[in-house]
Amino acid sequence: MEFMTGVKKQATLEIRDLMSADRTGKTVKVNGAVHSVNDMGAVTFVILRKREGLLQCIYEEKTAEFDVNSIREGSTLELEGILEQDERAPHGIEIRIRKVRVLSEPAEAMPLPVSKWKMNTSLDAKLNYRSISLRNIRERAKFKLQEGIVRGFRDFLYEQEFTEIHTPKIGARSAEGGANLFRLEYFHRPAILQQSPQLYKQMMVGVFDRVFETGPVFRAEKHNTKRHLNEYTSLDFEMGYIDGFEDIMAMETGFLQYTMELLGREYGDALRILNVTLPDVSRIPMVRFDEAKKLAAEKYSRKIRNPFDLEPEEESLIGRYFKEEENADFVFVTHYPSKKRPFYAMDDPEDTRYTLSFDLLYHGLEITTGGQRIHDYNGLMEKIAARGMSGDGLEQYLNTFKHGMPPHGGLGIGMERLTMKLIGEDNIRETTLFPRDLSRLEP
Ligand code: AMO
Repeated sequence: MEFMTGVKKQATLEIRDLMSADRTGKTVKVNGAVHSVNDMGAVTFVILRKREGLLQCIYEEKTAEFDVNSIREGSTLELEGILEQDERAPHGIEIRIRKVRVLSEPAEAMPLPVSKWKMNTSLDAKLNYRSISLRNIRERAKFKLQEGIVRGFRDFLYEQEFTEIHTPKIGARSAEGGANLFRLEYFHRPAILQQSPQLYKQMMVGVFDRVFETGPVFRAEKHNTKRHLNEYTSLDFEMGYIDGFEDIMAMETGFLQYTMELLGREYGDALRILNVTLPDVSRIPMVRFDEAKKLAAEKYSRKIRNPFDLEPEEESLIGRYFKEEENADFVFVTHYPSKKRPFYAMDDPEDTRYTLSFDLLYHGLEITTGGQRIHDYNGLMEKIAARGMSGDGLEQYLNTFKHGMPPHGGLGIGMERLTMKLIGEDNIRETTLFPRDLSRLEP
């Protein structure tokens, strides 16, 4: 009888292995994709792309036991050669190739110059050939940092004793309101794609006290902007037994501190490739919504058009104000108007025109919304009635509150927006693997 006994060690080495033990002068075996081939006359540089980065390999006719013409950009190879140190090479190492085994060959030439440092290709072309453009080292690095952000979110919240949950994306009713719902037919019944996990994460606070989810959410936004997607990944958490919505902001600050530290420690390559300086998140200013509007209006001589709304331009000016005055990359804007928040938001008992909620702006762009929720059943029913809403499709949600819920609150972070601001991109599609927008359903 044969058995599987676990992951087997491969004979081929990774960049880390090549760098760690002293293998200089020894024969090593590696695999990878041919990123570029540069014929310099006497020697040919064959750059392999591996999961950790680029590996320089050198072909010399006199020592190699094959014809260099068999190596083309896009081929995948397994090669054997002598490992050498060279500080000019990526990671300070290179391999003098002896033998090559071609694992696969491309059927066509590369449609984009993926081996260039900067591709200088339009965003549209990059998105049309997404799986190819991502092979570019800088494009790929964006998504390594994105991985680090989500990993930071998960690891930090596990440490804070949150339970990870997975809630349905098809439903009868969504929480956020507005007109941006994708509607579909679910076995002859009307259904929607969830705009957020809001209702479910709140219900689960009654079970686990602290929960989080990272998953897709859907917004049928009909406008084409640089900061909206029709499907994005939301990093959500919800926690019970809070003293106030400040607890949620404190938890988010903790997440940012944990994550920036993680990125600095483990994502150095990606940070260097993209030339990213990590923001200081040791202290984040907090300002009330009405105060923030006033400060920006006064400093930049701008008229406040609507005291209960925050226009994108105002957001950006508030970001600028806090950068200039406090050298802050982030700012919590608190006490959003009740009219601008969904029914579940808790109104401020001191002034019910406002809510116990906040947005976090990063360089003047909203990356998070959060706040305290109404946890009292009667209070919730009153707000629903006051808004002239119907409880249809909310029965299970409301039932949960009937049977007791602790004071609680939470937040939702737009993963792509956070990545975009960290990297300094100005279009959200740059930090979305496969964006969905008004015109794009493929790839
Ligand atoms: P909100 O609707 O403000 O709040 O969304 C939370 C965060 O998600 C991001 N975001 C988007 N990103 C890309 N494309 C979009 N179309 C888009 N819309 C929103 C933003 C935003 O700050 N349930 C609440 C959160 C909560 O209170 O827990 C919610 O979904 O970064």
